[in-house]
Amino acid sequence: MKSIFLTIFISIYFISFSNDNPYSTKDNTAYISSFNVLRLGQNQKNYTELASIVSEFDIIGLIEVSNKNGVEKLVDNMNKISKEKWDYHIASYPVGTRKYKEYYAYVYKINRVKFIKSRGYFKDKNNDFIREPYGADFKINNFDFTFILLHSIYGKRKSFRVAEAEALPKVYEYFQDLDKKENDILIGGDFNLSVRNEGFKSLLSHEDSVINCISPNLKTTIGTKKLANQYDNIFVSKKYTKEYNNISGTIDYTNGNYEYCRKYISDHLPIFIEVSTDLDDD
Ligand SMILES: [Ca+2]
Ligand SMILES: [Ca+2]
Ligand SMILES: [Ca+2]
Repeated sequence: MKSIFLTIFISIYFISFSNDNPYSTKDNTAYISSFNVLRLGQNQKNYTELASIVSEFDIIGLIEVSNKNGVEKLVDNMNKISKEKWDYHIASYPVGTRKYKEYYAYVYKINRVKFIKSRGYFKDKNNDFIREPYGADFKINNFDFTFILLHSIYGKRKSFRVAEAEALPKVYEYFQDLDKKENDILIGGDFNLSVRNEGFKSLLSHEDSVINCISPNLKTTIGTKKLANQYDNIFVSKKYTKEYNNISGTIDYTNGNYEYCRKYISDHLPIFIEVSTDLDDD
C-alpha cells in the first residue's frame, strides 16, 4: 500500500519538484488535506491503510466522522506506522438531522502543526446547511489560518446541493469577519457537486478573489468500477492566502481496487494543497 501511494505521489509532483525528493519535507512548505472518510468509527475499516494514506500530510480535515473512537483509532494507527507523532481536534458535538449526524475533526502532526483554537460552527441563521460548517485555527511554522470543513447535503434533488453552494459566501464572510487580523480562510470539504456547477459562482466571484484549488478535472469520489465525481475541494482567497503555492491534487490510492477501497477505506480520495509556511502576512 505504502509503495503504491508513494509512486502516485511522486508522479504528481515530478514536474514541480524535479530533482527534489518530495518526502524530505521542506520546513517552509506544508500539505493541508481534506478527506471524506466515509463514516469513520462506524464502518469497518482497514485502519493501517487509512493511516498510511493520511500520514503523508501535515494536517487532514476529516469529513463524515461518525464518532470520536474512529478518530482515536486512526490517530493510534498513525502513531504506530509513521515516524511522526499525531494528535487530533474534534468538534464538541455532531451536526445533521435528528436521525443522522456527523462530526468534523482534524488530525495533525504535533511537531509541525499547532492547534490554536476552535472557531465553532457557522451560525446558520437561515438554516442554509444540513450540517453547519465548522472552523478551527492552526499554525504551521509562521503560517496561521482558519481551516473550515463542510460536508454538504446530498439530498433528493441536485437543487439542494446547489442551494448550499450558493450559501458559501456567507460561510466565508462569517469566518473572515471573526478576526480582523487573521484573513487566511481555507474552506475544505465534500460539496457533493462539481465546482463547475453555477452554484459556486457567487463564492468564486467574491471580491476577495476566492478560488478553488482542486481542478474540476480531478475526480475525487470512487465508484464501483472507476473514479466517479469531482465533489471535493479546498477554497482559498488569492487576495489573502498568498501562502498557497498553486500546487494541489488528489491521492489516488485505489490502484484499481475500487470495491475494496469503498468497503475498507472510503468512497472519496483525499485532496490537498501545498502552502508556504515561512512567511505570514496576516
Ligand atoms: Ca494568517
Ligand atoms: Ca479576517
Ligand atoms: Ca495570508
